[in-house]
Amino acid sequence: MNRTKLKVSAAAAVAITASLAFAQKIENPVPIGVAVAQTSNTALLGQEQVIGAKFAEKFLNARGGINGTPFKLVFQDAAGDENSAINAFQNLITKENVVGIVGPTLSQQAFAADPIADRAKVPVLGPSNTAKGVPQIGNYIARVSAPVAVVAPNAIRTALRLDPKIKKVAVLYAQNDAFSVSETGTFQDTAKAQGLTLSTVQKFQTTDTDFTTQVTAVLNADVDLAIVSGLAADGGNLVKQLRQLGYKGLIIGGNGLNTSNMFPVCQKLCDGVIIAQAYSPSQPSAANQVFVKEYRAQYKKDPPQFAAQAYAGVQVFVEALRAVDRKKKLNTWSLDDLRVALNKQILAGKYNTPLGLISFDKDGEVVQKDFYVAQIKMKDAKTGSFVFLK
Ligand code: 1QQ
Repeated sequence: MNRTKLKVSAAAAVAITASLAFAQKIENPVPIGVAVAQTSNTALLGQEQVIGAKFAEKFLNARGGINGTPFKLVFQDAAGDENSAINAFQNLITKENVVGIVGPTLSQQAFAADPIADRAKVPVLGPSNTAKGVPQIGNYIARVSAPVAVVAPNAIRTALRLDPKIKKVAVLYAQNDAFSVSETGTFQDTAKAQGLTLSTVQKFQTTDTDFTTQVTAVLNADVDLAIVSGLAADGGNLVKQLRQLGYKGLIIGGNGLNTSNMFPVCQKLCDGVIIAQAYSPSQPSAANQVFVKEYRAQYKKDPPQFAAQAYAGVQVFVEALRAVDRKKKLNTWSLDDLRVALNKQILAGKYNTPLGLISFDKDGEVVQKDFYVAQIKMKDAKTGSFVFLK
């Protein structure tokens, strides 16, 4: 080994020792990680989360940030698979020194990536993870997205109100996606509890594009209601093929179909799909009305659920940081200690968000009051909207 190389490695060793000996400080602006899907089919859902999170960044920083200290969102693309989510989390935790993470988009990814944050004692707020068991992954894992068990039954109750003669039901779900498996469980239990007959249960993959087999089974079962638990691209194609092959009954879509980004997939044939909502633009809280007003001004439409939930995730972090900072100034904390204190504060607080007033139970499960149901109304092949049902 030559002398220069020796010198470099000695210097590196000093640097490493130094970084171990001196605790990492909090950066200014305070970095909050956002790891959602910016690419892949899951970006159909993640795009709205990016918009919601950025909106919160702008809005809350304009109102003083963290008691006068600004924060910045650090985005890492978590795409739609487990490995991308794991990489995004690792980067945010070890390279970007974030105080906490809003993400990932899918429950399927949360079960893979959240344990990494939990072991590193980095607080995570799931903005859209709705499968059973996500908050129970660990002490540092909470979510602002209400679980399928609470949200999904509302869609079946509304379908029965729209058509009290419904008797026979077909249920279809993506068997390679943890959320879809969890949601179909809730849909199937609710259907049975409502006295409906489960005439057929059909499985598919989120990567499927041809649903002829499943649709044929639905048609043969002669059902009055079809309930789809999948993600936006597969779900949209399934809805389209149900209609193209002649299914005439009502369709309920689960949370994975809860985006206008599905409209280009099923176009006019998206019309009439019923989807339960954990957010409504008409939520009367002052926090929501300001959010809706500013969102409409910027985007010329109502905010969708995934944007409102991502906004709420960022807001919870910011308000909890304000509370911690009031007890002891943020710049006097080490990063490790702040992450621990922040997690405690998140679970202790109450937050007036666009979702209404929310808090968390001891597991980190969101406590939220109001839920809604909307129905897709297509104007033409490209444009449509979610019409909220009373
Ligand atoms: C989950 C979900 C997704 C469909 C939301 C984007 O609810 O994976 O839990």
